[in-house]
Amino acid sequence: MKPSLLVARAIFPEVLQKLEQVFDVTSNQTDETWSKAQLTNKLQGKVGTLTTGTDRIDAEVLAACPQLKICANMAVGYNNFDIAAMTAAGVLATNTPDVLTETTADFGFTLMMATARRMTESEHYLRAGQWTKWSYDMFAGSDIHGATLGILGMGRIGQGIAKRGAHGFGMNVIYHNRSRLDAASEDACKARYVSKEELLKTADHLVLVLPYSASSHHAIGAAELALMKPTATLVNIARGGIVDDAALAAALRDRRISAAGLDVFEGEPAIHPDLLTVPNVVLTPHIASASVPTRLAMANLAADNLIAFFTHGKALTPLNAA
Ligand code: 8YV
Repeated sequence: MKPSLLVARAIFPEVLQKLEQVFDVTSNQTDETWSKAQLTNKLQGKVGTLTTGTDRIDAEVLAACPQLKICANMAVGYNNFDIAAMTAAGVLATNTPDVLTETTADFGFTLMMATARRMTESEHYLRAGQWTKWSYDMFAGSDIHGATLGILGMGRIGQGIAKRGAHGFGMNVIYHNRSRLDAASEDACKARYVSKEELLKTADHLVLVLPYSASSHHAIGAAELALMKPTATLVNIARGGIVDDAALAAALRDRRISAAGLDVFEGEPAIHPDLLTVPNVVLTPHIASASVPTRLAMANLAADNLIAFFTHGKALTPLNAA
């Protein structure tokens, strides 16, 4: 008998077919949004599940699903998993590192450029029929080349953005991270380690790429925004909740910083209403990893983790030692 698997969200049909060779699969190809109770209900009798960042696996879900052995997240971030509870319950957690690094770094850089050069604001103006003549300061923004790029969270994606900035655009790169990179990695990124305070005070463009946890909740709030240059931009491609969105909307409205680019939001897909009314923000719906090849690679890696675990007893990219 094949092991029973729940694929909690719609995925590429070819990945589903691959899973069906090995598992008795219950899928959600209509992509219904399940409540926690519905997810728990669907997980009954399942030994494995393929989840995305919107599916929360915590102690309550685990207690109601004692047969569950592995949860394979189709995301590199895993703040939807309570890893301690999973380890205690003997449930393996896996994620999808590496395969999305370059695509996500591309997007972070794109969002930074779109923010600095006021792409959204100017397009809205054009579409509204307001463009009647050229003027010397129309949508004049800030430069990327030669500017100081600040990165908070210098993991794989942060380093990818740093390399693009340093090598492609002649940016002066500074970063802050829980732990400092080794000299060779700093050299490859041409990046200089600074305190969080110096990062906030010095960056012309600050990009957030740190994981979400209780300790990174509101890492950027009113006090941090107040340290930034009034000409600076802020980009968040990490997770909602790292930025205090209400404080950011107020800072944008009062021009305490010049602009922001946001791909992630507190409580997404709901957006803080004030962010929808300030003009100097570029908003995208959590799409930093969304290139077709990368999303396919993420789905395949999540599937391969499940297949490897059930066929060889060892997952490819485990997060815990359950
Ligand atoms: C995912 C992400 O698209 O990998 C991550 O951590 O944020 C995105 O790439 C999202 O989490 C859906 O699983």
